[in-house]
Amino acid sequence: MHSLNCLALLFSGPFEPVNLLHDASEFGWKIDETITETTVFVVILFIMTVVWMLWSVFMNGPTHKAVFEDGADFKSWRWTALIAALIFIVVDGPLLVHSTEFMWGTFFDFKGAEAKPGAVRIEVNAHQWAWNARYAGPDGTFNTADDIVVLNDIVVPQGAPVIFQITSTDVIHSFKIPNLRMMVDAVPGTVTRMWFQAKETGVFEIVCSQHCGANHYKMRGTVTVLPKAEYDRWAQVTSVNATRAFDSKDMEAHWGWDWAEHSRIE
Ligand SMILES: [Cu+2]
Repeated sequence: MHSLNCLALLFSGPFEPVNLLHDASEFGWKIDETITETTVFVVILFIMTVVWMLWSVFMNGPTHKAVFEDGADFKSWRWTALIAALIFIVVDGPLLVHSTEFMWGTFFDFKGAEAKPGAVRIEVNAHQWAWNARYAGPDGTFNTADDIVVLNDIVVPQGAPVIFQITSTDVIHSFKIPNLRMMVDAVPGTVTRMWFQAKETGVFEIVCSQHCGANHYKMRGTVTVLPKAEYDRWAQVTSVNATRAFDSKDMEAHWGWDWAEHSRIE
């Protein structure tokens, strides 16, 4: 990987691919590295193709006698298969291995993330055109009086996994936090999941990345990453306020679900 990253330096900053926002997450480098690796391979293949084409142009001048080939003979098949196999082994093979390792080892490891101390669980309900988010509160159970419910303004602690379960009440949206290198679609009738761990504090933008209607462009929010102690204080105060404001008859406000062990609501 080291040589690949050195090559990437030629056309981007160290480990930060061109045009990507600053990476504020613990594991975002795995996404960036996959993008860098893909870009390096694409550039190498592009240069090889251009050199090959230029070579054909300059070596085959007016004096060269053209030979017709329909490409159906064994020799052509053999060359095609060989080049395809080479590209698969050299380019797709490592990409497949690395990305699979990153996905199953980190990004799909919800059990591991939830087991870590201080992990925060958040339910997100997307709708035209805003993000509602619900925290279970001190009792650890969703849809009770002490739940914290926020609109477009999610607060999380630094250095702990934050696990989201996401759904939508109307159309398909996509919950994306570019600085934290995470995105997942919000699909009506289904609960999708994603998690990240912020390595630094700050305010980062949430955007909807599926065109979801006339005001899609307005569907933005923020994730504020606070130091752990500050987050705990915020959660405590906000939950007390939420408990006071709780109205058991306001059915529209009770949209939460039991935290799902798997990704679908039955
Ligand atoms: Cu949307």
